[in-house]
Amino acid sequence: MERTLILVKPDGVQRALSGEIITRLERRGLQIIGAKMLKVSNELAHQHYGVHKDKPFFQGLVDFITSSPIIALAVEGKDAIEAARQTMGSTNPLEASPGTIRGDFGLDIGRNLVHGSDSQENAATELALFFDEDELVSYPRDGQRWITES
Ligand code: DAT
Ligand code: MG
Repeated sequence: MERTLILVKPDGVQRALSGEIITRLERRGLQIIGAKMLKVSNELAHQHYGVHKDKPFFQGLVDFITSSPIIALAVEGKDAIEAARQTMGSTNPLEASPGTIRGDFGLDIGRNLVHGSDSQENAATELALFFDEDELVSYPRDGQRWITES
């Protein structure tokens, strides 16, 4: 089992797409093991997007993620990182396939609705930024054997 950090970004919350986004991840077979709504501080935004600090779009990214509340989700499942990113679609919604969250609901790379960690290392770092260990609740699901073989 793998864990990943998903954020419903400010545009997803403001456009009332939080439920839709969570539903798509749940329907994929992924399991929510932590959830919270929060307003991202400037400091947290800099920590979370630190890898992009030298990119021309960095300030816009920080301004956007701090502009309105988000929903942070800790998500667990088999190959959760890759599965979640597939369900999200490509970074630029115009390049994202129809049927993905970004491909179905987005038009602009700066308003792409959702974040998902891109590696095991980044998932661990990002989960620790948004959740204390005791805020993550691991629990068996009765239907799990109908989602994964092992
Ligand atoms: P992803 O969110 O798919 O992991 P990323 O980590 O490369 O993509 O970039 C983080 C966010 O930064 C992305 O969701 C939207 C924004 N972004 C990326 N490339 C951009 C660009 N060329 N212009 C404007 N915003 C960009
Ligand atoms: Mg990324």
